[in-house]
Amino acid sequence: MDKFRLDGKVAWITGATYGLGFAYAAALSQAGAKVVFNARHADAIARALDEYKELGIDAYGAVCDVTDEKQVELFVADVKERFGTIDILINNAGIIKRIPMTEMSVEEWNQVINIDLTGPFICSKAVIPDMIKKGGGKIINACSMMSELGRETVSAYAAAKGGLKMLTRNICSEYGKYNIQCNGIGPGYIATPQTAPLRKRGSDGSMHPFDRFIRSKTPAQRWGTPDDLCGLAVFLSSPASDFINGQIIYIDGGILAYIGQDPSNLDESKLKTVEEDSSVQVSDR
Ligand code: NAP
Ligand code: GCO
Repeated sequence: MDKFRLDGKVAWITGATYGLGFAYAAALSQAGAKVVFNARHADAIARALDEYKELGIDAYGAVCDVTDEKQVELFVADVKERFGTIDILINNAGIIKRIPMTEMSVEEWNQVINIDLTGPFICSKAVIPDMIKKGGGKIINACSMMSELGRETVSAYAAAKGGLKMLTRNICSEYGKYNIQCNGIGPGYIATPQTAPLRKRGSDGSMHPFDRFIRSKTPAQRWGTPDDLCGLAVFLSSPASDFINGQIIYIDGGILAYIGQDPSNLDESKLKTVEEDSSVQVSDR
């Protein structure tokens, strides 16, 4: 089971002040890694550092926008100065804009593409040379259902996540010979701040239509939680996955395998929203 451990490794999780990134960082730390992270807002980083400390995690965090190559270069140099290397990169930072395509401005389109696709390119480019020098490394990209499927209002996000799937395969193709494994985590619908608008109950207390819809598309009839993804994040960061490369592993509760059922078949009395289900840990920061 030592193959699943990360002792002695330095892991950089981008966008880990809350949401999935925070969960990944906590899980990799529990598996033995030293975790470092970045995001755009100093106050959120300070709050996250306190929350990591409450979990007994000695994380390191600094302001760095993944779309700014200079900031990324400085962040990587800072981490190497402090901790010697970066063995694992999880390209987690991402945003979504839910706007009908014909109403989306080019600026809005570019903002999503820059963060969700160009950011992983910039961060991967910053760590691969040292991974080559030291004989290998792990890069994990935050893919999505939208790496495979489209839906209304998320054109830029789907284009970015589809592109990220192919960037994952291309890093595998170009750098696999250096013992660098690049894979993707493809979550389904997970309860985080990014998806909170899709779960918010109506003023009359009714379930959000999208909440009902996505449960009818998920065999488990529930949203995923960040904790559901942590085992896969540790696995893909560990020596246990050294011969897995270029794969997008979907962790979606079965969405991609299921045609779905009529949402009206769901008994709403049995369906709590994630925020109401005390058994579910929701990353609500
Ligand atoms: P989230 O709750 O919105 O968190 C996003 C994180 O990224 C925050 O820490 C945010 O901090 C950071 N970030 C955003 N833009 C950044 C930038 N330019 N530079 C550095 N950090 C940046 O999102 P999430 O739900 O945890 O999702 C995390 C990743 O998983 C995203 O790539 C998302 O597309 C993907 N994903 C999510 C789901 C889901 O259902 N939640 C499913 C599939 C895939 P700041 O804003 O302070 O910078
Ligand atoms: C949306 C959601 C999704 C999830 C995730 C699904 O508006 O459809 O935000 O895009 O974030 O990417 O895998």
